[in-house]
Amino acid sequence: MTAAESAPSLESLIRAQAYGLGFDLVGFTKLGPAETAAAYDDWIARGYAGEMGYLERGAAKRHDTRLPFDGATHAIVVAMNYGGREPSGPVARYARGDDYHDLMVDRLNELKRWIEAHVGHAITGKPYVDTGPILERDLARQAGLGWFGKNTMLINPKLGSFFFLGSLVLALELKSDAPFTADHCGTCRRCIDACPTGAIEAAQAINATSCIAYLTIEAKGPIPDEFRAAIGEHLYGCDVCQEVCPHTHKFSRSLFEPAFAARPAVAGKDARTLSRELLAMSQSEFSASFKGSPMKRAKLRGLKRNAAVVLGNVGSEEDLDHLLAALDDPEPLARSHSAWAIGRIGSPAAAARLRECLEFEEEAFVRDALLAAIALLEA
Ligand code: B12
Ligand code: SF4
Ligand code: SF4
Repeated sequence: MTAAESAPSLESLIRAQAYGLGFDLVGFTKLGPAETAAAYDDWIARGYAGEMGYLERGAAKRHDTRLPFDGATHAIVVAMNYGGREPSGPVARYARGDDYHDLMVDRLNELKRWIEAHVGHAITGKPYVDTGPILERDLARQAGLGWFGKNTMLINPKLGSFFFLGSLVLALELKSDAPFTADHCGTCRRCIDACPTGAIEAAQAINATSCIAYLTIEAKGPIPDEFRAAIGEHLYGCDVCQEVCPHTHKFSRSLFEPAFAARPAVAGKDARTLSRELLAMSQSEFSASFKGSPMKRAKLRGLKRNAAVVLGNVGSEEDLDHLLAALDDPEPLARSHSAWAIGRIGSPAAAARLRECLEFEEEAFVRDALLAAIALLEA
């Protein structure tokens, strides 16, 4: 055997570096047409993307992974565990700590620098972590990281699905791993049956407009009435279709990355406590407590909206003072959803306060919410 034959391959060295940077899975694939491009187009055409207009605007580029970054030929696809063994709670596991986009992009850049130093020249390329028009699950399946569960999650047979995906696209020849071809869902349909809002309309297809993750994170306006009760205690995001999956039960790992550990603003708090705190929070308190958090995506007004819905679902008369105080919130979303919650748990005395608010409320949709709540309480 010659020295060249016994030397470790570039791929195995990259893999070792990536593990050293904290990634849990690593795969390689050639860029090209996305196999699920037609499923994606169909999903968009059905209106399943809701208000996420960027998904339609970037559709053409998502058809082929060579398009987002000119010149790139191969991708290193990584997955990073965010702690499927953590207890469930009002905030989805992925959002309890620091923002994964920044952390993973930094580490993928570090990996790129290491490769450049190793090969001895600069390489054209770019990291993506939900930061560009790439069908990341499609690319990850191509790189051998797992299969599309019926809940649409990319599931790995040794890690479950509580992980983020990221990719480093490069103008660099790399030996591809075999695509993942098995489907370990079989006849199971636990995720479909357990989804609180029936959002998994068919195997591997979620209607985002009824998914709690969309309703509590991406949707900017009022949450449609028909979904509010089903949201239950889910203040931000939802993990139900992963929690019920036998593969996450068996293979999820403990949280290893300290940056993803729950920050003090959410750690150990039950749905009512956290909802009360958010409802009373000022913008400056929010900015300080949630700096660098994925929860900033919903903005404070979105979180107040969600908090009111949660209290309307799981609160009691003890929460009324918090909801009544939120009727004076400068954000119409907070006022209207608090009125809804008061209508569910309030008393005739609370109805009198709602009537007072009607006298000066100018926003039509908040007035509608006040009237609906008064009607419920005075019925
Ligand atoms: C838009 C989006 C959402 C939307 C829509 C989700 C969805 N399922 O479409 C909403 C806001 C609801 C959402 C929620 C969540 N998301 Co999200 N999201 C995305 C985003 C930006 C695009 C996904 C997309 O293209 N959807 C369009 C549909 C068509 O694709 P898909 O659902 O992924 O379906 C795939 C397969 O099922 C298959 N497919 C679809 N139909 C069919 C039909 C057949 C017959 C076949 C064979 C295949 C097939 O094709 C698709 C892959 O190309 C990606 C990042 C990225 N750039 O890819 C993150 C991403 C998918 N999300 C992620 C996460 C973590 C979540 C949440 C867990 C967060 C939470 N706890 O609240 C939930 C999970 C909900 C769920 N079960 O999917 C991770 C998933 C990691 C993983 N292991 O899969 C990603 C990859 C972000 C990341 N970089 O880590 N998300
Ligand atoms: S994240 Fe929750 S609401 Fe969305 S599909 Fe899964 S179980 Fe249903
Ligand atoms: S719960 Fe069952 S059907 Fe759903 S993703 Fe897991 S194995 Fe597949």
